[in-house]
Amino acid sequence: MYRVCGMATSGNCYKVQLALEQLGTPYLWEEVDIMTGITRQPAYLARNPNGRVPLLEHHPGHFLAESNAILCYVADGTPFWPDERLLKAEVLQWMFFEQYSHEPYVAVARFICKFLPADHPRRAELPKVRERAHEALAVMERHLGQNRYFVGNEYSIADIALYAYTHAAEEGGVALAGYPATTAWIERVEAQPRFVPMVPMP
Ligand SMILES: N[C@@H](CCC(=O)N[C@@H](CS)C(=O)NCC(=O)O)C(=O)O
Repeated sequence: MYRVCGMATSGNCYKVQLALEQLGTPYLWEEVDIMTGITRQPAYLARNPNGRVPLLEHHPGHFLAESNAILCYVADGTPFWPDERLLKAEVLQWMFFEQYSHEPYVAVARFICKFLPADHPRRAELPKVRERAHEALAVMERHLGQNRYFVGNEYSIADIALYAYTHAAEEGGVALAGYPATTAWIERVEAQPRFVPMVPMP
């Protein structure tokens, strides 16, 4: 059975949880608190040299890192990652967008606001990070104004990857009020069979 090393309040980890729940794939969850520095200890680095969660133990002693790579692995052969060549690449297109243009801003704004102390020097980054977060949301809004889901009008791992931090954007002070198509898409994602919400921040 799969074992996921993850922190439940991390959007990157929640992507894996949501996909496995919706696919009905059994798994074990090992909660890892990144704030303790455990992911940078030698024992963890032996499993993931990049020292981050999520991490999937797909076969005993064999690990796969990077949330979106894990989504591709667990969704392979299911309707969540279509077989057709172009659709498959379009799913990847949005997942790369998520990692390069979206997560570094939408997730980082939330991380600074929710995980770091109120007087942390990284708070100074917030205005720029939020500006870039809004640029990413504007890209999504344009696409979702014309499409029900990101690819082929079917729910896929591209939606899971982008939902994880988008729905929690306001926790980073990134308001969703100006994005009606994105807000409607969030509601469609939440209406999917076997949807589970992300564990709320304490
Ligand atoms: N690109 C990676 C990012 C993973 C990542 O940044 N994970 C954070 C939690 S959301 C982490 O493990 N941070 C611990 C650290 O940097 O020490 C992915 O999508 O899995």
